[in-house]
Amino acid sequence: MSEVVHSRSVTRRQSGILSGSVNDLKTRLKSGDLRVAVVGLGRIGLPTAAVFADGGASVTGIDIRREVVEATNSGKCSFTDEPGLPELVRRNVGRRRLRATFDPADAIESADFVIICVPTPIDQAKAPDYSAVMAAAKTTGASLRKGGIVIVESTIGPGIAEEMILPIIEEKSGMKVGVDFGLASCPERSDPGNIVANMRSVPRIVGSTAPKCTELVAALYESALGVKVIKASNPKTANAIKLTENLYRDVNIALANEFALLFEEFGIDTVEVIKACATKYNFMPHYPGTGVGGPCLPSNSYYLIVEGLKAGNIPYLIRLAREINDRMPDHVVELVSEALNDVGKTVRGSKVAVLGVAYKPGVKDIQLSPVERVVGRLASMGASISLYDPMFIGENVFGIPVCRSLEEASRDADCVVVGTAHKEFETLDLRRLAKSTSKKAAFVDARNVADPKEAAGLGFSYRGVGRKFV
Ligand code: SAJ
Repeated sequence: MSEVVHSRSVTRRQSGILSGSVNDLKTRLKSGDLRVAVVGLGRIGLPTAAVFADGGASVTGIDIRREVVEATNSGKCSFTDEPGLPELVRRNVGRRRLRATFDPADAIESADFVIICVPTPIDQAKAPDYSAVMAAAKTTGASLRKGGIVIVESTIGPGIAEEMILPIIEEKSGMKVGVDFGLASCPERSDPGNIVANMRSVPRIVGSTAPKCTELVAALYESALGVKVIKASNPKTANAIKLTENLYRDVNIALANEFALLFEEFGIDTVEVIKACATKYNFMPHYPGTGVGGPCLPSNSYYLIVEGLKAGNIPYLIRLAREINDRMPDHVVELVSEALNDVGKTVRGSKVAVLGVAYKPGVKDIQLSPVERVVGRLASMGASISLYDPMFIGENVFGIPVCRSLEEASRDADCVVVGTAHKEFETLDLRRLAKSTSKKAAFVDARNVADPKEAAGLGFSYRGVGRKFV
C-alpha cells in the first residue's frame, strides 16, 4: 500500500468510519483494515463475528465468559448444531482475522463498527429484560472512538435504541450521535440451526438516526456478507420490522393451534386441512404442536405488548396468541391422560417416554422449550419419565438423564410422546416402537410426525395435536 494511501487511510481511521465514504469502507474492507468489534459471542454473536471476518473485516469478539473467549481463540465453537460455523471460526482464527477478548476496551477503542449481539430475554413478569443491552451500551460508550458506528443486532422494542441505548452511549462517551458517532439498528434475522447460511442470504434491515450512517452500515453488510439491505426510516422502524415478522409467525402458529383444538372436536385431521390450504397461493402454512419455544417468539411479543400498553394501546391479538400457544403443553398433557385412559391406564404410575426436548427440530437448545412443561406436569401427576433426543444423548435435561437410544427410552413405556419433530422422528419405525413399549400403550404425536392410521393400526391408543379420531 503506497505511503500516500496508507497515511490517508490512517488519518481516515483516526477520524473514524463515519467521516469516510462508502468507497473508503470498501477499500479498507478489501485491504483487511476495517475493524469490527462484536459484543456477545452467543448463538448470534459468534456467527456474526465469523461471517464478518470471513468477509474481510478484522474482527474482535467480546464476551464476559472466559471459557467462550478461550475456546474461540483456540478456533473452537460450541454450536455444533450450526452447519458451517465451526469451520468458519477455525479458519478465521487461523488466518488471524478473528480473535476474542474479555477486555471490551481492547476491542472497542480501535473499532470502526461495534455490533451489539447480547440476549434480550423476558423476566418472570414477562417484561423485557434489557439489562445486557444496557450494559453493552455502557461498555461501548466508555471506549467508543470518535467516528465509530454502533450497530444493535439484539432484538429490542421499537424506540429502545433511540430512547434508552442512545442516551447511555452519549453520556458514557461524551460524544453526540450523528456528529461524533453513529447508531443503527440492524436486527438479526437468522434461523437458529441455519444461521451461517441465513446471514449470507437473508436481506438485512438497517435503520439509523442519520442517512450517512445508514449508508455506511448498509455498505458494510452488502460488502462483507453479500446480502441485500433494506434501509428503514430509523432504528425504531427497523426494530418494528423484526418484531412484526416474528409476531406474525407467533400469531399464525396460535391460529393453527386454535384450529387444532377445534378440529379435534369435529374429528377432522388438522394437518390434512393445513396441507390442503397450503396449495392456495396466499396461504402460509403453520402447524399446531407442543407449543412455541425458543429465545425469540415466546418473548418478542412482550417487547411490543409492553410498549403498546405504555402508549395506552392493548395489543389484544398478540397477547391472546401468546396465551393460546402457552396453553398447548397443557393440552398435550390432556391428550396423554385421555390416550392412557383409553387403554385403562392413568398418568399416575405410567412410564412416559418423551421423544425430543429441544424447542424445535435440529437445534441443541431447550430455551423456553414447551416440552419442559409437558415433562414437568406429567412428572407432577405421578408418571415416570424417560427422555430421548439425538441432540442431547447422555446429558441431563430438565433434571432427567437423556437415554442413549429411542429403544432404551421407550422400553416398556405405557405412553410415547413426540415432543419435537427432529429429522430422526420423521421416519419413526412405529412397528419397532410397538415391540418395545408395553402391550397396551398410548402414542401421543404432539408434532404430527407419524401416520395416525398406522399407529392406530398397530394397536396404539393414538392422539395427535389437531388429530383426534375416537
Ligand atoms: N412452531 C410451531 N409451528 C410452526 C412453526 C414453528 O409450533 O408452524 C414452533 C417451533 O417448534 C418452535 C417455535 O415455534 O418451538 C419457534 O420456531 P421458529 O421456527 O420460529 O424458530 P426460531 O424461534 O428459532 O426462529 C425465529 C425465526 N423467525 C421467523 O421465522 C419469523 C427466525 O427467522 C428468527 O431469526 C428468530 O426467530 C429470531 O432470532 O428472532
